[in-house]
Amino acid sequence: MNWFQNWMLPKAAATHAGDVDGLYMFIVYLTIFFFFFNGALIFYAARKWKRRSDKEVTPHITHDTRLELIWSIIPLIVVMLIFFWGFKGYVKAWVAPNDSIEIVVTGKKWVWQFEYPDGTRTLNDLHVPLNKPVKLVMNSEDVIHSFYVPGFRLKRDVIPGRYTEMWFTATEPGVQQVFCAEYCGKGHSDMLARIFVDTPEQYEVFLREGDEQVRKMPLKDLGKLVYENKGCATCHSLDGTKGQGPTWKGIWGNVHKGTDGKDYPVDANYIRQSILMPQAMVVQGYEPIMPTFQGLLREREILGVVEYIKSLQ
Ligand code: HEC
Ligand SMILES: [Cu+2]
Repeated sequence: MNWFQNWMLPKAAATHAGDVDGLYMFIVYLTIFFFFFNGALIFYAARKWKRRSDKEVTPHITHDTRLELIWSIIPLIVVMLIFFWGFKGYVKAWVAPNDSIEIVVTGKKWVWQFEYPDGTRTLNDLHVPLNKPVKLVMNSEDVIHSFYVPGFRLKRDVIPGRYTEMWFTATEPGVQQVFCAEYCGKGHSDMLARIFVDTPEQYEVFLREGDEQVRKMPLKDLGKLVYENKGCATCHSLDGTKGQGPTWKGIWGNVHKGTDGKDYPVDANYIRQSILMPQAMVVQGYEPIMPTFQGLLREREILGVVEYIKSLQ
């Protein structure tokens, strides 16, 4: 049996969780030891120096240097040990390695939103690869929340107007429960998220094809999600008004003139090319300002945009 295993919390599932448990259990055992040790001393003293007769007189004792040194120096050593042990673990727990995968966490009443380096966003489900350092950069859109992962022994406040960070290397495949640990209103106790610790292969599939929610979503809805989440909405309207870019309303099946003077029918291939190589054909009357989304959108998301545009008649 490992004496420093914590039986009060879920199984330690991140690299530094062992440090936390080690120190924590050390303090627990120390407390139990001194509870009995001090208790025994009290009983011993009460029996040994009991007043045995009315005439007994207590000698005049001012102090005992030897005893005082012992009860000052031993606790000093013990608390210094706890301090350095804790400080070492603290530094290790809060300074993320440079090669960490950076994921942006946004807390808002009452969901957790995660944004991955490739722009993918998920709600309440966080995917991370096994045995790779992951850094969470956290921010709140409204009130103070707190991101708490018992299995990783990590908890940190998520504050509006300020970034807080946390990092971990998950060592156990499976699912970790996340709680909000700062009362944030009516839905506080529902503000739950899950961390899926994936094998490297599962993580690759997740990045390429999205989480289950995205994989199962009807194409049209997925296209709408892309429109709202990937910045298309800043330049493309849905109601026919001209923005930085052409509206998407009613363009399916039309013929658009390019700045090269040629005619281009708006079909699936046209839309696909507009997204991946926007400069290849620029619609007349517009500046070539659309950024390429090559590598930023998945195949299924592009198909989703096609279906979505098709539906906007
Ligand atoms: C910075 C502004 C901007 C953003 C952001 C942007 N676009 Fe565009 N888009 C344009 C402009 C300008 C054009 C017209 C010029 C051209 O064809 O390059 C255009 C053209 C298009 C066209 C062809 C439309 C037509 O009427 O022929 C499609 C399809 C398209 N964009 C899709 C997207 C998608 C999908 C996204 C989001 C993933 C997106 N755009 C984001 C500016 C933008
Ligand atoms: Cu909260």
